[in-house]
Amino acid sequence: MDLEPSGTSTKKMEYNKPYLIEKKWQELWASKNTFAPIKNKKNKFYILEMFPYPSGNIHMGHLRNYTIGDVIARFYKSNNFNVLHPMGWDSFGMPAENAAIENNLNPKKWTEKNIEKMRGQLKSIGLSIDWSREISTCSEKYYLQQQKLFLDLFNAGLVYKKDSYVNWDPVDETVLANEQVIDGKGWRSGAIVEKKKLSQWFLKITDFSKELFDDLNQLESWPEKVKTMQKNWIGISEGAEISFKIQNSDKHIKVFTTRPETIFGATFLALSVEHEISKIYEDNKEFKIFKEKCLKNQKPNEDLNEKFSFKTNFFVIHPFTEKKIPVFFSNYILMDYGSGAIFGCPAHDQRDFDFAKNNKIEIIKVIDDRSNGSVDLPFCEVKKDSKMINSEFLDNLNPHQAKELSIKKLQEKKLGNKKIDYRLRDWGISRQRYWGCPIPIIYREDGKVLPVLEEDLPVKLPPNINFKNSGNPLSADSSWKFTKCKETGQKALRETDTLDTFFDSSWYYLRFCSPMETDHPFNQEDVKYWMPVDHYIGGVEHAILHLLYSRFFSRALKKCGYEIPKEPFKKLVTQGMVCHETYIDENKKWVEPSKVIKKDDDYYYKKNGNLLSVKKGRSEKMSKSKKNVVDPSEIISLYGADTARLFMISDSPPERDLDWSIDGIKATYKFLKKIFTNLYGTFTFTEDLNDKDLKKIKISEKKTYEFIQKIIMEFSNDIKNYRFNIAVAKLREMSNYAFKNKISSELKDYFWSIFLRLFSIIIPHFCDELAKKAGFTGFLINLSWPQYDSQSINTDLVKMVIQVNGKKKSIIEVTQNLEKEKLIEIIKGNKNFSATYYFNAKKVIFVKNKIINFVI
Ligand code: ANZ
Repeated sequence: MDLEPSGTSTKKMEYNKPYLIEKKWQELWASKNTFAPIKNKKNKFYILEMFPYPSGNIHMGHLRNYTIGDVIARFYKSNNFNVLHPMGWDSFGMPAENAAIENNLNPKKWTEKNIEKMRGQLKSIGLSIDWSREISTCSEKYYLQQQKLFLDLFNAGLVYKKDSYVNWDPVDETVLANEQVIDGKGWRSGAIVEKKKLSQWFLKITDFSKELFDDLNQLESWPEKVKTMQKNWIGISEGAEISFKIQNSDKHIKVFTTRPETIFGATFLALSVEHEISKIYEDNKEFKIFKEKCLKNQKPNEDLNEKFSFKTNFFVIHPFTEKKIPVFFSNYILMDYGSGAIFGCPAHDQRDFDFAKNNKIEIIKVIDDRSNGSVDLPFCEVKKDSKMINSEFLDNLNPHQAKELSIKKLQEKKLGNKKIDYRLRDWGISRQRYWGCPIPIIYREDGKVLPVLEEDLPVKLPPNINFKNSGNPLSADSSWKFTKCKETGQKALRETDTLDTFFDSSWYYLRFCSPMETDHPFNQEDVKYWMPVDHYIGGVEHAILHLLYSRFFSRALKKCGYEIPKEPFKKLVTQGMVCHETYIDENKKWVEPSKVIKKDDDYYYKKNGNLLSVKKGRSEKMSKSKKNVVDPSEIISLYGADTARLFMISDSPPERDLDWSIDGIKATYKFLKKIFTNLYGTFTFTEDLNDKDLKKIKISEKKTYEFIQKIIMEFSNDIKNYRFNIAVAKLREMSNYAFKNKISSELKDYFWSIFLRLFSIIIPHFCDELAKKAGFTGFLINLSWPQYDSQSINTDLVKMVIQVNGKKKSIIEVTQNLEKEKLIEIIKGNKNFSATYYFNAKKVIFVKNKIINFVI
């Protein structure tokens, strides 16, 4: 078989071993540095897909994510943008360490071997990546720069150390940040998280709570879903801070409340056991035991069933009634929220209600639920038409009015003020593990905590380490741990914790702008040119962790003096999962779909020569545990990367889940094969039609010419707007057209040349191979994107601007003179537009053929 891309052979070429054709093209592209950006070209486009953890094999999620990014990257490159499309490895982390512990392997070697394998697999997809920019977070070059960043943050007061009870994952034997505890379990291990007191490094993300919250509104090209998730996580609470005077003292206790209107229902105060008042009980044995018990039973962001109480012997004075109110300590009050103290209003808060019941505390109802007493206490809803009762000057007001007035009265008495609080907590970044970036800090024998001198960076990980004992291997390595202070010669200990790997990925997008930079983490000029990332693609599972941390980092580094945009990612695309059917046998064991045989409407599989019955389950996210995983490398070697790429984006819009199907792959392959054999060597590549050709064609084959123009226009719009499934349908439409209609030879050359140019961004090897055979010398990616002849398109289409509160949100192309109702229907039916556009609209302003504005 002739596999020469130059296609010198006259033999008919079959599309039997696409993998081999593809490899040749990949090598050719690489040899010409085809995907390296040129410095300082005016129009830039930075596209990034979340970089992978080098587990050893790429999976379908990678194939989908990277194909989506690649199609977009190739499209912008053909449209004359200077495209930055890099790739790297998120290569620190637990799996390498676990492999080291279990199989006595060196984590570095294990990681490097995996990277090598995965790099090869990624290259086989034919991605338009500039591999000369490859970075790996576990390389000394990368973590040297990261340690400098850590010290910048340290010097700016944005990183600090404190003793605290932290989330302890007993399986991974490390601390986890709050974001990494999901439903009380470790995000990686799934183990139930415990509380442990440790001295930990924290990043002051809370300094930016307000900004991180407010600026989400400016991220116009982020999915609403992700913004909402971040908003909920940061958690804004608007309320008041109230000072309660301690009886027989001139001291006050401050409480934070979101319900100041319920102040007349306050019948107790509860404090965190870490509240400063607890110092009074420091020597109280009973309190000490109580405190430990409480701290072990505090779960952030969760409601506790068990509420412990410790009654103090002092009281505070109600700000209005001047009644005596008892003060307790309890585990349901967290120190790092509000002021670590609350007033309890049992009638209208479930937690306070439970607490009051257990401690026989008075319950005063202050909100009338307007249901003639039929609603049980606690009544926690805030209804507009409820009325305040038993509340002196607030009586008969609705809760909203009462809130305003209570704050006003508190202000007058100088006992309270409006306050906004956020639920976001500082980010704990210490990990008691070996395979991470060492924290460049030493503890000198005189008690000083000092940054390692820049000239001594990087603090390298010791290459040979003993994993035999449990716990942090670095703290057991005395030859590494013991050091000296260079300035004074005093003895010192190294920090043995390493950084959370989310630290590594919080700035990698900056490093990609100048990955070779040796003096600084990144080159300012390059960052200025490339940042922000124009399109960022990744899984929605990173909506809070990685995406929030990165938004924080860009702000924190800005504060350290770096010139970077506040928002690192302009447009975010969250792709859906790749799902596959599941089967389960009679013993409730999963069976691989490829082993299942269908007979009539029943399913079976063969085991030891017997046919056993299986049940078809739902299509679910590919996972090893459900045995429904398909290896992309196998598919690529059998059907080719172009088939895999085409299938991956042809089925559904990127943000939706995609159902994997081998029948779908086979059909895609068959389709490509048919075109390939029909086209190979049967036409001549033509870049554009000259005027003479045009005149001839316009008379004789106007319809075909116009069809091509329309396809160019629509396809370009579909790609730009990530409507890949619709774009792919055009590929089929075009080839069907050619096979069904008779096209003159001049137009045929043009027809297929356009076909290859458009579709080369999806199936690049296939198109380059056919173009070469048709006489084109070069790579299609380097040709400028085909322009359509707008005069030949019958456009009764108009572009209408969609606005929300007068601000442009999107543009939609619709037929001219469309009525308002019809347009709203179209918007509703199109998942690319946010539901909030129309759901919450109070008023809709409509100007025919121009604007629709939803006032919300
Ligand atoms: C009085 C009150 C009356 C409250 C009522 C609620 C209902 P969100 O909305 O989640 O922000 N709170 C304040 N600080 C706390 C802390 N450190 N630990 C535990 N709980 C704390 O919750 C705000 C409410 O949570 C506050 O409003 C306070 O209880 C409690 F009918 O104050 B409230």
